[in-house]
Amino acid sequence: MIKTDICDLLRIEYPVFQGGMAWVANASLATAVSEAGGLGIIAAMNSNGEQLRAEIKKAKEMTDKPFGVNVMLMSPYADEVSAVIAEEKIPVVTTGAGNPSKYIPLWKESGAKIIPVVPSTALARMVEKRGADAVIAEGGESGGHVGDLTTMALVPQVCDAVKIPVIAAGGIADGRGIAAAFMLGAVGVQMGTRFLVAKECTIHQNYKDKVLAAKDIDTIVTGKRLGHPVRCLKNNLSRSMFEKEYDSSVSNEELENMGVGALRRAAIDGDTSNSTLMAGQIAAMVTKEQTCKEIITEIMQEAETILKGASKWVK
Ligand code: TUI
Repeated sequence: MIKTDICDLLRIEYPVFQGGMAWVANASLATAVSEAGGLGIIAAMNSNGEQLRAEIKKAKEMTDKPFGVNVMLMSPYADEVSAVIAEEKIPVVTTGAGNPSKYIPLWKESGAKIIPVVPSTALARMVEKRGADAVIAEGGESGGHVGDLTTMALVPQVCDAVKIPVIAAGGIADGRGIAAAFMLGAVGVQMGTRFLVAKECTIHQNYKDKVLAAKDIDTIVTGKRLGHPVRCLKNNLSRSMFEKEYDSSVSNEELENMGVGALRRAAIDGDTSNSTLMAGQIAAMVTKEQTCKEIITEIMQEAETILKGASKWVK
């Protein structure tokens, strides 16, 4: 049985977070992960305050276990969803795509544990100083909005930079990834892509089928020129965006507009061509649909076996 400090801090059984994926991480997925002993996280990204409150209410009816909410800081609703998180006394808040410092006092007051995603040691140090309880060091292997560093390079550097616990994310989909993350100094992991195909994940089956069929080199990063790079599966839209990014006759506004509504078209409508199918570089390792319980049990068992045998190379 693997237990780390983060399990005690958050009152969870396994040190496994489910990423707060926009248009994906709803009450169904988050409560299934929490019921399985991990930390389920609802994405506030695509919701205004009242829509988020409704999703939280649904989740509270589905589980008594702790679950978190993720705030995408570029969202136009970041202020109102942050207030709802405090009002609803959500026990864990994660943030992404920006610096959450201005919300930290509000969430502290409501009793939440605050765990920002950081792409650099500088932001890790800053949020620690402002009162973050832990950080998620997310490497650019992940799906969605990505930073520059890889998980292998980022995690140990963030572990050296701060005293608070570090959760590793990006490129982790099985027990090997968990064991590796622990070796780098992390006390837990966050996974997104593996949970995309969970039975309790309500995204369109077409999206799941694309993840299940993906090969190692099937993801691409678009949006670098716009300042918010996004990793997703290669398809008509992402290939076209990638080409246009290097075409100076295409304006930023035009590029930006190509992405509008594209994640919704993937997750809800099942459009796999003119859409953004966010997924990480380990999509090819995700080959079967399982319940969240099966996923968590399997990966923790794998990690334990690896960690117990790890000394076999040391003479
Ligand atoms: O946030 C994510 N992943 C996401 S958010 C998202 S929604 C979206 N849709 C369309 C375009 C853009 C986004 C999809 N996937 N992951 C966490 C994450 N945060 N990765 C990297 C960062 C990050 C980057 C810069 C965090 C902080 C940061 O700080 C810059 C600063 O202000 O210091």
